[in-house]
Parts: sequence; structure tokens; C-alpha cells
Amino acid sequence: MEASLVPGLVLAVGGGLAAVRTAAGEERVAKLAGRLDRRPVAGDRVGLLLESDDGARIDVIEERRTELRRQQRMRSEGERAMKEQVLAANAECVLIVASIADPPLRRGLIDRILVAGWRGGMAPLIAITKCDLAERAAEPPVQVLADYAQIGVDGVAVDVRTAAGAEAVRALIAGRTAAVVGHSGVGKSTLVNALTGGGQVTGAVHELSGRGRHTTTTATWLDVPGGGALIDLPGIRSFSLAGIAPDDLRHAFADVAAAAERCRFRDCRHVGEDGCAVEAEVEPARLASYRKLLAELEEG
Ligand SMILES: Nc1nc2c(ncn2[C@@H]2O[C@H](COP(=O)(O)OP(=O)(O)OP(=O)(O)O)[C@@H](O)[C@H]2O)c(=O)[nH]1
Ligand SMILES: [Mg+2]
Ligand SMILES: [Zn+2]
Repeated sequence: MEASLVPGLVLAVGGGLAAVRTAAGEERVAKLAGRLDRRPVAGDRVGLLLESDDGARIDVIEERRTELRRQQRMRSEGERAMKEQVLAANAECVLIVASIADPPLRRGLIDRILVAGWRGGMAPLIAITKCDLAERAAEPPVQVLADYAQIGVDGVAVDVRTAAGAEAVRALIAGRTAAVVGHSGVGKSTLVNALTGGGQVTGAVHELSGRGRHTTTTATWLDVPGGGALIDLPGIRSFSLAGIAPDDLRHAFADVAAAAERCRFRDCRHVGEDGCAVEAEVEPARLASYRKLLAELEEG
């Protein structure tokens, strides 16, 4: 970094500007230098040129340690055109938030984010929210958590009526930085507020995103008192894995991979053959999700 630049952390980005925090703990709204080769995202470490009038300019974006990426369909460029979008940078974990009901839990989305999280270098964690609505759900939260625990993914059940869930999430994150991802309305920001004390969006971030909105529109970095941070992301409707090799599914489907090892058919594709070990051993909900993703990746 050039001597005139000071290190900064990107808290949020919007409208061609970024809210940044300097190493001295000051928040500023920064412009983006024209020569940047990519767009900064929340969690980016940057080199800032401080301007005399409280302004700043991002001149350098440091190499990212992790990236949470998804493919997004570009409507303007036809049905098949996909563009990669980086949702958050340098998070150590990805906290997948899924409500057990309202909206209903979709394992497909959890699995997609698991694949993207591992691929981007992050440890995945799961929070099942709205457990007060569990009687409306197709399956109990403990069943979902047990299935993911089997492939080594830790998770907790959260019920907004008690503080226990938020405390369990705090323990899960254990002082690390986590990107908080899931469908819109599942309770991500509610959980983030419970952990960060709410009202934390101040200063430069406030200037950027405005006040009084329920739905999160800008990825926002928030410190967790006592250690760690959360990057609260806008809700996602879909999460395409286009461009990921079918082989990359193995991590997120260790249960399928383990059963496949035991399958006695040498050329089995484990997609419904009679006598297939995968068919016999893997939880039906897990298998359905695996097959759907595999078909999509093989097609792409
Ligand atoms: N019943 C119930 N409602 C909850 C719970 N947690 C959050 N909600 C409600 O769900 C709604 C959406 O919550 P948010 O925290 O804004 O959801 P979000 O995931 O941040 O949504 P986006 O920012 O749009 O992605 C709000 O009305 C919350 O009060 C919960 O544990 N139980
Ligand atoms: Mg939100
Ligand atoms: Zn098989």
C-alpha cells in the first residue's frame, strides 16, 4: 500500500459509494477510484486516500481471503447469460439462515449456499429461525439440524421469543466474521440485531442506506460486542451455482459420497438404480436435493 493510503474496512456499498471504517475507528463515506478493477463489497480491506473535507477515496482493494459468490441471471442479456456476483468478502463463516415456516424451509437453498460457502473458503453454519412456528412446518427443526450435523455442519434452532437462540448463534460464531445469508423475510436482520444490540447502523452506513426499512437492501457489516462481526445480506430469491463442477457437490453431500463408496455397482450414477446403496441409505430429503443440484450442474 502506498504511504499516503490508510487501511480501511468496507462496511457497506451503495450508489457508487462505500461506507468505510478507518484503522483509527472513524467512519467515512468514500468514493471509488476510477482505476479499481472490481467493485468493493462489505468486508473488503481497502487502502483509503483521506480527503481534507471528511471524504475519502478507495484507491486499492486488498486481495480477498474468502469470497461468497453466486451466479446471477442477466435478464438484459438473454436467458442463459450469467454474471458472477460477490456478496461478501473476507468472512470466515457463512451463517445460513432458514425459517422453519413463513416462508417455508427449502433445503435446496441451504445446500446451494453450503456449496458456495465451502468453495469460497468459508465454514458453513446453520440457524433455523421462527421455531415458534414449528407446528406449521413440514418437518421439525431438530430433524433438519440432525441431517446437517451428519455432514459436519453445526447449527442451532432460534425462536425470537427467547434470547437462547441468539446466544447459541453467538457461541457458534465464536468471535469470527460471518456472512448472514438466506431468503428474504427469514429473520436474518432480527437475528443480527439480537446479536449486535440493534441500532448499530450509524454514521456512514446510515447515510448510505437510509433509515426505517425492514427489508435489507445493502450488505452491511456489524460488529458483535465481545468479538466477531456479521455481514447482514439482503434476502436472496435464488442462488445459482452455474459454473461449479459437479464434483464440488461432494463436500456439501458427504452423506451421499459416503454411501456412494459402499455402492456395489461400479458405474452407478446413484440416481435411482435398483439396489443402489445411496438410494437405500441417504435421507430422502437430502437425496432429492442432491439430485436436483447434480442435474442442474450437469446440464450447465
Ligand atoms: N414468528 C417469528 N417471526 C420472526 C422471527 N424472527 C423474525 N421474525 C419476523 O420475520 C419478519 C422478517 O424479519 P427480518 O429479520 O427483517 O428478515 P430478513 O431475513 O432480514 O429479511 P430481508 O432483509 O428481506 O432479507 C419480521 O416481521 C420479523 O419480526 C421468529 O423467530 N419468529
Ligand atoms: Mg434483513
Ligand atoms: Zn449407486
